Amino acid sequence: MRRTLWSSLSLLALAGLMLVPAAGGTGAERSAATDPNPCFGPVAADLRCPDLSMRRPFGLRAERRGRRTVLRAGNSIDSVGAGPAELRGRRTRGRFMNAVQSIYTRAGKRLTFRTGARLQFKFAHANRSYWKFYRAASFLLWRIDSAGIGTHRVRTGPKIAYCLRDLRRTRDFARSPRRARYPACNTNPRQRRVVLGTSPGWSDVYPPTYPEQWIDVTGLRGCFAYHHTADPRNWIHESNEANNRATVIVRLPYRKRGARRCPGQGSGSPPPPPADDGY
Ligand SMILES: [Ca+2]
Ligand SMILES: [Ca+2]
Repeated sequence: MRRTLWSSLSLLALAGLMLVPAAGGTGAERSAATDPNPCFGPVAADLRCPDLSMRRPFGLRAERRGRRTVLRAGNSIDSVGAGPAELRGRRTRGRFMNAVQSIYTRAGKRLTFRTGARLQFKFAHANRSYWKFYRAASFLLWRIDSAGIGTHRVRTGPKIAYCLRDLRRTRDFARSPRRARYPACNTNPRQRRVVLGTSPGWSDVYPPTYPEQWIDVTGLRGCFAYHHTADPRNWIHESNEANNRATVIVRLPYRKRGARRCPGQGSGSPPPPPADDGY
């Protein structure tokens, strides 16, 4: 007989893997305690777990910024799981909130998990500040060897905070709501609580022209892997944690056309991602 959700949760609790109450948050700057990912556990079959997937960096273009050169790229965080990726933030101090993750059961009940997630009130496009998911994504540049394998990280991009929202419906499947459920992010600096999320089938898309959509490539020559990674700190529990990084291979200095190819470039199968380097 299949174990029920609630008996499974009881077992988790007995094992010391306690869930926090739905009100969530401790008010501390950051809680060290986190809950294990239930999407790989015995209760997974009873849950509608989220899955974030990063689309391949697009719209690459070099741009001069004074004496520096940056390589811009657009990115898209796609929500492709059985349920939404949802965070509920509670103000701590300054421009941060502590957040807990909501995961919904197949019966529609909302469960709350501590993951260490934080939200940041961050200045962004349209000259406004927004409550965003802190470290929602990373931009990394790795040097690659003659086999197309990453050898070491050489640069990082400045952008790490993203809204999470239903901006564009990019997939049409049964679990995907036809209308946006998570609208634009909150812009109130005095806000005490916010809910951020992305519904299944929807994407949070950032064009290459937006602020901080770049990596500084000044002085670099040769072949590199330009990585975009969703949820690099793993602050959102997902049903698939292996599809969060997308890569394009570039030769620097960057030329849109006519550059000599690098190993793995244009093959359609980027080299294996480097081991997590903690960024
Ligand atoms: Ca994922
Ligand atoms: Ca994750």
